[in-house]
Amino acid sequence: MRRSRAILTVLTAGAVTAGAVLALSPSANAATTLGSAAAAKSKYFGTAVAAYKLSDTVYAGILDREFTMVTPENEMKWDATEPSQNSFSYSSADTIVARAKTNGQRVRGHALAWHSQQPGWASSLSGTALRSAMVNHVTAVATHYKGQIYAWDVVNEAFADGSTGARRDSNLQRTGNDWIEVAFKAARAADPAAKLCYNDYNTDGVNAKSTAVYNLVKDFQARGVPIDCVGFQSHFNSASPLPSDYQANLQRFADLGVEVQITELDIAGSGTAQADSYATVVQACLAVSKCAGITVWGIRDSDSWRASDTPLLFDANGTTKAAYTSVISAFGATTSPSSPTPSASSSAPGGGAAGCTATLSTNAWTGGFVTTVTVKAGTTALTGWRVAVTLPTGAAITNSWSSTASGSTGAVTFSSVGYNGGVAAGASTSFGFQGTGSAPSGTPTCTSA
Ligand code: 9MR
Repeated sequence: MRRSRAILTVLTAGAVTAGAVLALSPSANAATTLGSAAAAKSKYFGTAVAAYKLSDTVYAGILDREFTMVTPENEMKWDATEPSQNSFSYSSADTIVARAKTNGQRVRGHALAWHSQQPGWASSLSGTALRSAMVNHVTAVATHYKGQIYAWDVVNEAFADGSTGARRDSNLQRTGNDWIEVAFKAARAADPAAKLCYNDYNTDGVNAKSTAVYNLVKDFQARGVPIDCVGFQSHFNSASPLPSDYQANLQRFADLGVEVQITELDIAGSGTAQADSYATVVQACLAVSKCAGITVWGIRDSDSWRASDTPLLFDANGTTKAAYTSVISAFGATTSPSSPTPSASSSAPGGGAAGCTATLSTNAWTGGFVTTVTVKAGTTALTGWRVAVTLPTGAAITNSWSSTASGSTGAVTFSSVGYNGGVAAGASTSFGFQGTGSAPSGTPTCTSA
């Protein structure tokens, strides 16, 4: 799926205080997100997504606002999709794919053939029985998602760690050294439009393992075996730090003509050191034109497979970290102001108004939109708020989060919910909604309630 999406930003403000006239400052017209900052440089910015977390409104709100690519974290793996031989189970992965489509996000498929997370029946197979089961699996899953996947991790983690450059021993490897190319050919036959990637960890710098992958790519190209991309997982911590030759390694693969993708980025740490490492990764991708984008392996630190390393861009509350700001700046963007800057024409005492203002930020595409609304308290703390939005004719809200909507068409009022009604003076909170048709573009009124 190579769908291009127009990103449209709409910024409006409403003030409740009579006589307080707010004008927009021209600089306040961009709601920057990870996705928009990357898109401005023709890159995607993705995250791993867990289906069972989609009902968490904070999680879903960040997902919809910030990311342009999603990777099901576990839902497309062999154990999830074929729990019994030749009996397929796609519901969790389908949920993620359908939701991504609704939100204009693309999908990386992960992973078709891997030594790990195999269902019990497959892990106990060997020889030709395992080889046929693997081909059947790759064919069935890639066919099910045909046309909906930007890139597949066809084979994951097939090389050994260390200095040998050898294949990893596994039941799949023991079916014959050609198992990788057989998997790639089966994936190509099933979904010719998907890019086909080899994905691994500890291949992020120039080393024996990454050189073995490099040689595999060259060999496939020489023999006409399909391969379009290489994924660099990029799980970094003190035992496995961001290598100094990261960019050079990405570039040597790009020079072979394959796309490179940063597929599972997370960096243990905190504060400036973590923020600087994230910036270095972004700069490396920007410097390599064939680097298509970056996927982080989860949204909040608490969502990470290594939660105690606090390796992601949002803290457990869903608040942006220094690393988030660093990523945005490394893409050459600036973080959005949390609300429009009032002009000098504001008549409220002290240069600010009581009540609240509402700022809309919309990502729209043909037939749909996602809008995030920032509610900012004026000079007085809020204990609750209401925001009135007028939808264009034909538009309908299909989903909203962190607020209660009065309806789905026409004039809709969004009311605060228990956990976000209290907003300190000058502070902000947010909610969002998605819909079909054209995005709202009027001036929402925010009322203290
Ligand atoms: O993040 C995934 C975690 O929820 C699973 O328990 C784990 C099981 O193997 O897999 C994690 O994701 C891995 C990914 O699929 C491949 N590269 C390494 C990732 C972290 O272990």
